[in-house]
Amino acid sequence: MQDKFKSSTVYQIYIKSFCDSNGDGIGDINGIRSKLPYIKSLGVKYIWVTPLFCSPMADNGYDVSDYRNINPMFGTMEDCEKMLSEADELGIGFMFDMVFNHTSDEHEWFRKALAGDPKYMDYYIFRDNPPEWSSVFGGSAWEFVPSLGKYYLHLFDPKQPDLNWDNPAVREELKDVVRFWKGKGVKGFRFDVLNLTSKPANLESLPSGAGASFCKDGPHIHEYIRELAEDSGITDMITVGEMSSTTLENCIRYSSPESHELSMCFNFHHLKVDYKDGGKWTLMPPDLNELRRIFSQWQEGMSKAGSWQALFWCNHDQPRIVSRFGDEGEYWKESAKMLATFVHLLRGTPYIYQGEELGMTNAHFTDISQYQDVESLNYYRIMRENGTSEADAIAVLGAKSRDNARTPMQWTSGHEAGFTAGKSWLSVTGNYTDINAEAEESDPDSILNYYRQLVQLRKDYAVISDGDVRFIETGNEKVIGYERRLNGERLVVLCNFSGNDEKVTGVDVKGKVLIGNYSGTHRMMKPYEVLAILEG
Ligand code: TEU
Ligand code: CA
Repeated sequence: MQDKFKSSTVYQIYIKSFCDSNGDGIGDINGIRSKLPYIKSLGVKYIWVTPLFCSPMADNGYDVSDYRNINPMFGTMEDCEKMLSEADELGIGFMFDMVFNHTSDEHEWFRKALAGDPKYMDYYIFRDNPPEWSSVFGGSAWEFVPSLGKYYLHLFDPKQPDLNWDNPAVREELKDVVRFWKGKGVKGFRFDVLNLTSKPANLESLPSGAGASFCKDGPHIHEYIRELAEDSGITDMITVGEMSSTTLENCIRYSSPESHELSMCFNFHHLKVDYKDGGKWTLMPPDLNELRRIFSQWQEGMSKAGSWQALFWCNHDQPRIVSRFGDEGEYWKESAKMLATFVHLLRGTPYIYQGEELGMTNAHFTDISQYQDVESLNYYRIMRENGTSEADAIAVLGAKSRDNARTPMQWTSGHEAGFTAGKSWLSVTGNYTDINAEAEESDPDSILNYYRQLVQLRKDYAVISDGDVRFIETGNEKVIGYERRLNGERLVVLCNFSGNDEKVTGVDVKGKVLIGNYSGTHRMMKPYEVLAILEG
């Protein structure tokens, strides 16, 4: 089963910001269809598209009001079917994004629950005296419903009530949704915050704190995931679970071929190395020792167990990686290529988030009115209420907001970066005149063409798709190195995460350079240099 995705790369589309076909300023299905040849040219095998189902869009589609219909803002079911079959003809499979931890409060199940229908009240989590839990987006995780005299749980926004997975009827409904899309020709699934779905027993007796932290990897989670995968017939498809604050032991089990749960997991520990004291709304340079420690622990641990990781730096919730761990200035191109190489040559399935292959940067918004994301707007308010200055709050959002990832895809240097003929729903990033697909297409040395090489290398070299992995000592904390081994072959990858020349000691390697961003040697590495050397 792992052969399906071992040599494959996945491309992630955030539909609202990818390509607008009708000038209303919002990306859509026909926009995606028009860009399928571009995606094909990257060499990827799968596209994960963020939710395109009916939704009031309180969280841009992660609040689903109807799992079986297309949001009219994005197109029609007919458009969707065409998109699926056109991709199929190009040898690309779509992975749909199943948001099953919660629905929208506008979903008919929740409307019936609010009306007091006991069947549907049991689809959600209502309590009389809930513990004081905070939600991921700020504020309480419990909303009071006066007409019922009860509170309902929402780990995210109040418009995203959590489903009660302990109710077998809920699990049956969700399996039916999976079967529905499988029947339409969808080739795989991404499951949103899947490991938050099995809630702890005796909720009311738990202490106060962050709601999500009490719900991760809950008591029945493995059983529920296995049941979902087996009963909906997707154990041989590509599936990825988004796992919130999980552990290595749990992810080994989620993605082990023997457990019939998932193909692979997203985990986020490596994207918290720039969180001061674990807090997102802080500013701190990345801790490279911690980054190395986390990757070696997870890569080596998953490898030994025969389980599988989703490899990524970017998605629609994360700031742009070149702005975050790289350099937007002098070493923009070098650092984007180094960061790309680091994840693409690891053991697992790499994900490219739209625009990452162009080296797209953070948004650099200067005013709160430019932000749209519910989480960003909430935390701006919270920071201001806590006495953070306007300038400091804008600086934190500038580094941490999810909108950094959501600015329109930069296709050309023309009107609205070629994203729309109208006015984009979210401002285009100012550097689109330099950073865009059209410009990079014609430059053989571009970040875009470099990503194409990385995708191809995974197909060409079994040591990349299949080899073991081990992190190696480089004698320099700024240079992270690892080796991959398979059948007597050895691939050594060295990545300089600093903007200075860095010396490497103790690495003995002779062979051909498979890919790199300078024509350097491995003993003295240039700023953000990466080198991958194949021996044997
Ligand atoms: O995200 C889950 C999640 O917990 C984070 O990635 C979150 O967005 C971040 O930590 C906030 O600081 C998923 C989706 O990817 C995200 O877009 C949704 O908003 C969220 O679930 C709720 O469905
Ligand atoms: Ca549109």
